[in-house]
Amino acid sequence: MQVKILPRSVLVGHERLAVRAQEVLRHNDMGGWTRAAPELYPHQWSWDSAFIAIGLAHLNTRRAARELESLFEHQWKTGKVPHIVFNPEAQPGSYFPGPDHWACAAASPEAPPAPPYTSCLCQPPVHAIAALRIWEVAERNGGEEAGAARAFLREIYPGLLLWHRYLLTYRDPEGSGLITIFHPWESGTDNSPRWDTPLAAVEVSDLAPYPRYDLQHVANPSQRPTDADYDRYLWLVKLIKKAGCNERSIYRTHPFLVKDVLFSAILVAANEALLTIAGLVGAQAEDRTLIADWIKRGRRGLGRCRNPELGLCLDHDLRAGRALRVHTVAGLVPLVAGGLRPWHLAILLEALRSSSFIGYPGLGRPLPPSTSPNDPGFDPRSYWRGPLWPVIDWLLWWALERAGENQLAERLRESSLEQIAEEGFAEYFEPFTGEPLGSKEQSWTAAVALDWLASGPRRKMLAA
Ligand code: 9WN
Repeated sequence: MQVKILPRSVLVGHERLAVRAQEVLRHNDMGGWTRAAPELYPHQWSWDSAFIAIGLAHLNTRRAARELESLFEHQWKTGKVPHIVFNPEAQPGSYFPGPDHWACAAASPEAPPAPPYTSCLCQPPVHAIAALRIWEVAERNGGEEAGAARAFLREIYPGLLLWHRYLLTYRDPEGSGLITIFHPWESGTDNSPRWDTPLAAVEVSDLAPYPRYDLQHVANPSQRPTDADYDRYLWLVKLIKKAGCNERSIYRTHPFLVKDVLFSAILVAANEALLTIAGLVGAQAEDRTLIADWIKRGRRGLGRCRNPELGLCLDHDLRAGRALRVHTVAGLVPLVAGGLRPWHLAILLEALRSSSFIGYPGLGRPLPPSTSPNDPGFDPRSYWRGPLWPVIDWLLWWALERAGENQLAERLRESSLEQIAEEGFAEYFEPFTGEPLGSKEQSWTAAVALDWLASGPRRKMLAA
């Protein structure tokens, strides 16, 4: 049966890859949560945990659920889910800025009890998508697993609703459907050229010297953000701390306020997942109306960010009052938000296939570089300025499947798996050579590989 669909050598390769992915997750497992990576990132990161839960869903329903529950135990009173929950057992000097630097957050009346300390930023809300995926996989498996997944959805639903409500109020006081970020770290795509212009306008003064521990964990400093980037990152943190981590004060005074289209599109998709969860847990009708309204608001907001000339969706700098005209994979995100008219879907697919992304000559594989090689900010080895990121490919693959674009989705899935099988579970990859870059043994790379391995035509055929 299996041999009919894929050659035996490929199946054996896939089985081996699944075993290796599980080993990475097991090695990074800290009990109820998972380190983003063993050396570079020894703490729990918010959107990493969501992707990790998606991978764990295929191994153990309860452990997958625990990954999200443990993160949500540190949710702020406002509903914010912190971008990092610090591991009290991490080696001193392993990550900067660490818990001491963020201890200020514990002084906020909205912060959860500490230790463990959290940062006071947040990251893209993949969590409801992950929670629903845990349930979907468990339902397929049936039996006790399905019961455990339903109980988990009932438990996590109020936290998810509060989290989305936080984003659509504190981070969207304008009611635009688009989420404002206060720091490039909140976007999850830290040094993307998307942030070059708004960051250049941030004036840094009197910053105390600080260590770059991150550089110890990569083969070459050019793979990480520059010192000039880091000065601005830390300066923004200082300003956020000075504002008492209070959103209203930050909104009044902060020099970096950007409507992030990738974050906002993920929120639309997460709201769709939340609406399904609301139905499954029997939430009240008002919740469902509210969530449905958030979805409409988000799609309308993203529609207004469309740049017809580029065929992409652009971030908006609130301080400067203008769109940020850069050519990155974030511009394709209405695909992730879904609900597209056929003409809009066609434009986005054309952009994805074009010589700006997967059709660029000389790419190692038909996968979209995080920044288009046609953009002046492109750098094939520097973090979010060009390398391929498996989690971004996962989001696009997932969106394409939902849009019924199965052939292109399958191409992304197969190419990503091939790359990981050949080069390992790296944080990101050089788009022309496929060279693994950044951290090794990155948890979310292993997690999305597991989900892809369980989601291909082989699984579908076996299920049939
Ligand atoms: C800052 C953990 C995180 C990811 C981000 C990625 C990187 C941190 C860093 O690592 O960011 O949050 O120190 O560079 O950009 O997306 O969540 O994997």
